[in-house]
Amino acid sequence: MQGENRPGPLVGIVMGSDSDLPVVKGAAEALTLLQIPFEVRIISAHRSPLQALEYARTAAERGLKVLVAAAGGAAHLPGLLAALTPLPVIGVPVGTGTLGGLDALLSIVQMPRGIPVATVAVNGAFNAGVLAAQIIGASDPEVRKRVAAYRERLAAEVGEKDARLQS
Ligand code: RP5
Repeated sequence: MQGENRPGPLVGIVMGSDSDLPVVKGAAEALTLLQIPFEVRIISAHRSPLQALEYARTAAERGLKVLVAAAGGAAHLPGLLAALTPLPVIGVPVGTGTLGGLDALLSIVQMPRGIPVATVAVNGAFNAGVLAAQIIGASDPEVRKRVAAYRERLAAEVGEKDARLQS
C-alpha cells in the first residue's frame, strides 16, 4: 500500500510473464539505487492484450514518465506499449528459450519508423533502469545529480581496481 506522502511512481516496469522477474529485478535495483519511485506489473501483449492497452493508454495521466518493458521470445510488449503511449519506452529483451534472446532483441529493436523503443542489451534490465533515470533527469536536476554521483562512483571503482593492479 502506498502512503499518502509517498511520491507516485515515475517509472512503470512491465514484464510479459513472471518468468521474466529474475531479469527485471535489475531495473528495480537501478531505480532503487537512483531513488526513482517505480511500479512493477505483469502484463502480456499476447495473453492479456486488453490490459496492455489500458495500461499504456493511462500511463501518462497517472504520472508515469518512462516505461520499461521486458519480454522474451516474440517480444511484442515494448512495441505495443510504445504504439499506445506518448511516453518513452525502454525495451529489455529477455534471454529465454532456444534462441537465447536474439529473437527478443530483434523483435524489440526493429521498430517501424515513428514508433521507437529504446532497446538495451539482452537481459540488460539494470541499464534500462539507469536510462529511465537519465530520461527523468533531463528535466529534473536532483535526479541528474544522483545519476552524476552514480557515475562518479563507477569511475572511482575503476580507479581503485587499477590502483590495486598497479600495486
Ligand atoms: C514472453 O514469453 C514473456 O515475456 C516471457 O519472456 C516468455 C515466456 O513466458 P512464460 O511461458 O514463461 O510465461 O511473453
